[in-house]
Amino acid sequence: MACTAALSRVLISDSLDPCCRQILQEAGIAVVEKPGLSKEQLLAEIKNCDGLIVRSATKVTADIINAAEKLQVIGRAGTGVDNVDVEAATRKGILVMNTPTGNSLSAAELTCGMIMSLARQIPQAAASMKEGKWDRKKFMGMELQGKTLGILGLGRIGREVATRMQSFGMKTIGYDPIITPEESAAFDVQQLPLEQIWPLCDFITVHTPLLPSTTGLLNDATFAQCRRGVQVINCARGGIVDEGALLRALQSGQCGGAALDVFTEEPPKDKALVNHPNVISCPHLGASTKEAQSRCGREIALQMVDLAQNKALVGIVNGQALSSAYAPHTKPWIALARALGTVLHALTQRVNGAVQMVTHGSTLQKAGSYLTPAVATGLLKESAQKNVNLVNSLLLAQEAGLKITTTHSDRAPAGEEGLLQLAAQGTPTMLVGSVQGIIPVLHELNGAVFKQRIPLTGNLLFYKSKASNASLLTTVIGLLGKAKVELLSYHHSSTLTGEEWSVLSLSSPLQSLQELKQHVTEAVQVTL
Ligand code: 9EZ
Repeated sequence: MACTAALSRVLISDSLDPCCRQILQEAGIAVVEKPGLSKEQLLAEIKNCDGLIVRSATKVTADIINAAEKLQVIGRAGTGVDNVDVEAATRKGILVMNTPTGNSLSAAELTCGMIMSLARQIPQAAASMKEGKWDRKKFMGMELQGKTLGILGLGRIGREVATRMQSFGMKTIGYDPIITPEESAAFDVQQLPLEQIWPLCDFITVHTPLLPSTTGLLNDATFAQCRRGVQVINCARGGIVDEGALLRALQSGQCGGAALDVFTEEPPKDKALVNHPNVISCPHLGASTKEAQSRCGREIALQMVDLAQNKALVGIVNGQALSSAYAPHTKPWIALARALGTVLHALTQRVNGAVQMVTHGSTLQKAGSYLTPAVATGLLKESAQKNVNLVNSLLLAQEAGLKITTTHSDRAPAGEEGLLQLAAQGTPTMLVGSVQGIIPVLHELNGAVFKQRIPLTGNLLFYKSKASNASLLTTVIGLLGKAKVELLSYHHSSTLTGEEWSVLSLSSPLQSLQELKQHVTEAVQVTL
């Protein structure tokens, strides 16, 4: 599983800052640095690598991912994962990570440069000089002092733009659905509803991810609500400003100028925008600084070293459950969920159908989101699926027709921090467990209660008997002796209610349960 295995060999397939290689090597990881491989070369090279680091040039397609036999993690040195097939990676249980903040300052500075360039038409004036002209009438500009800048998206980049442009005397207003007005007030951005923002702005800059809700955020309808001559900057993602609407607004004069670093299609085939006299543009240079590149190279290397050393998990794109698995207090609960899933599968021998999980106790109030993938991991572990882990278990469970539902009750029994209950719908199989210290333990099996809780680790043999008696135990011990298997511990359920179960911890699994099954009603074993 990605959270426990060592990374011995990492391929860097793009040109990255040398510090990336250095950090990995200093941590004892072998690094192969081969920028500019052909697809065939990459297919061959990826076979025996545990990790892959890319920037933007390498296209990590499903073909590449499926050719990788040992790959556990793909790291992108940069923001976003546009050049990685995340779905294909997830299916294979491969973790995908990026460095979401390494480029922020460079992106913010480019944006500020664009605003100044628009205000004074510096690129156009510079081009006319190179043509041998001295045109002083054509390039009458405007001051930024006192102008209003609308900032859509107030994450790290948006707020760095705000504070920088405030030093030019710009008024900064903006909108972000996630950032509170109190937070944005701390960096002097007044938040307003979008419909109030449009008519107030001299400049509008976008700093959002590309999502269905942000695609075409600036469109014909929103341009129509803007001040005539509004100037627009997109150094975020191609498509946030609708390219057709922008061209129409430029042609009508509703938009007075636009600065574009990003395009829907890169490089853009349609040159209408780039060639418009009031458009200035760059070939996606937001992250193209020495500093951003070395920061991203360093960050992705450090993130991979932390992963390899099991220290931390940051920058994860496709494994929320795995991130939770690194928190000390959630780790044993994840182990419990996985163990209960494994035992439930052993007892029911099926992977499809419905499984109900109930969490008890306020400490598990929000635990459903990371315990469900852990339960799925346990349930699918022994099935045909190879390499089931917290990255792919929900996807694989869904495809196997396994549905895990969760409910929560804030009440936990006295003396328990929390309790996890798992039941397979349509069967009597029901398990209850909890965590003692950091050890996952079993409390109950089909109503049979274990007063002394059973640590869910190692090789466990479960069997149901009509009545417990000394002679059955003697028989079992005889079987174990013959198989040269040591008995490490023995637990028997209290005889008050329900079924009667024995649980034995063994030094190694029994090769066959054939003989044992002649003496008991039901017998299964698991290795946890
Ligand atoms: C949407 C957004 C900002 C925005 C920013 C982020 C999910 N999301 N949406 C519309 N992070 C401004 C306008």
